[in-house]
Amino acid sequence: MFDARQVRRDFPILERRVHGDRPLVYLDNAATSQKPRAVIQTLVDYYETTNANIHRGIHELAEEATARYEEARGKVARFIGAREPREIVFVRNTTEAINLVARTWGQAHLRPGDEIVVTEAEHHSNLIPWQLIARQTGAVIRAIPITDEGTLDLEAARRMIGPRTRLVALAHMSNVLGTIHPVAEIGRLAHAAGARLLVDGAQSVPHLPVNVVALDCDFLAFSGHKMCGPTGVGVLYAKSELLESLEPFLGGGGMIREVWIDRATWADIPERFEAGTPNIADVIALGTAVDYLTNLGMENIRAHEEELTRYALDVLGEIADVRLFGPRDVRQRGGVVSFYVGDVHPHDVSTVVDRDGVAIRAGHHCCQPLMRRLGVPATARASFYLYNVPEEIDTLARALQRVKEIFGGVGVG
Ligand code: C6P
Repeated sequence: MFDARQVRRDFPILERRVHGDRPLVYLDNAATSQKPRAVIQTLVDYYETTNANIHRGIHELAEEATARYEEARGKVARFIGAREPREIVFVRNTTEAINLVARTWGQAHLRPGDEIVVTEAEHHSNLIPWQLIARQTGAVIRAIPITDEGTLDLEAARRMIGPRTRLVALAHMSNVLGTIHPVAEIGRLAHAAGARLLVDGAQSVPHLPVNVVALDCDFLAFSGHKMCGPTGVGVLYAKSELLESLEPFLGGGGMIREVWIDRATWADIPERFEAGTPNIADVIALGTAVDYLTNLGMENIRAHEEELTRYALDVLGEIADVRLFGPRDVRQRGGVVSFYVGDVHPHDVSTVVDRDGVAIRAGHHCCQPLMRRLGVPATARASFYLYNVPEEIDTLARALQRVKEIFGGVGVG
């Protein structure tokens, strides 16, 4: 039985108080998640017992460190259903993973007039790398519109994805609307048009069971720090035949086979894409995070977050002057709830609720085109994870009542 109250005990930071004696109510999980003791302990153990560079030394520590690093690759591969560990490239974060694809695959395949299809809801990390490569190659970016309900306009997607499309790149789950996009269906449209599918899994991999074979995605990018792992480690999954066909992104040690002064040959995948000393300790700790999530069960985590989201939509939806964004059907969305309180700027909302110990995020969430579509400069956003409980949503709701009291004259009350 999944028990969030039990889960909370694994996260030391949840015991801390803020602003004097307020219990921390951490509802900023879409920005980064907290880390369980097992992950923190893995980092300490690694540095206390095993620290060495990998794939280089032939002493015992180096061999152990290499084995643990490669073991983590295997864990991540199993976690997302990859066919083989060599389809997993360790990078710093989702952003770097997408840039890697743009600079390697994009450089090799995009020609003037080719189309890269994204959505209006993309995070800048899945937009700017395509803008940069489009500028270099003459490719064109098109965006699938978002409906007023906060879902993808599938009719428009069907019209837009066609013979000129080379790539469809979209988030699996929106970090603003919480919408879970039908990526498998979009992938079928992309593949039927002869295009590739890149899925930005930054918000989905930590929260839903994700299987790359079922999605049939060509690329999947995600970050360790949003899934109970450390910062500084992320993942690019790519089908092995695709990875094998690509030139390196960064050059240096670890990614070569043979080097002369004026030329070199490349190592096999995935090492070809991991130039220089990688983030060894954090990769190993990401392996622990994957074990932790797997033991709890991604289906259970998803079910728990669905319940929290339903509760949040009910409770926040009852407060007069609170405008909620994104679909109302919790099966279509994850635990990210964006809202606006009257005309109060989201930064003010965030500052007031913070005084009550509630950590939420306010801003454009790196989604400026989506903000324009929604007609707001920013939103306030509460985002949940496996350790959150309904009482924390009650605390947020009470804090929002205080926002209304304080800003009574500003379009609320
Ligand atoms: N969104 C948020 O608060 P990085 O920073 O590379 O780990 O992840 C980038 C990223 C890419 N795609 C999506 C859908 C994301 O949500 C994020 C990160 C955080 O919403 C920080 S802006």
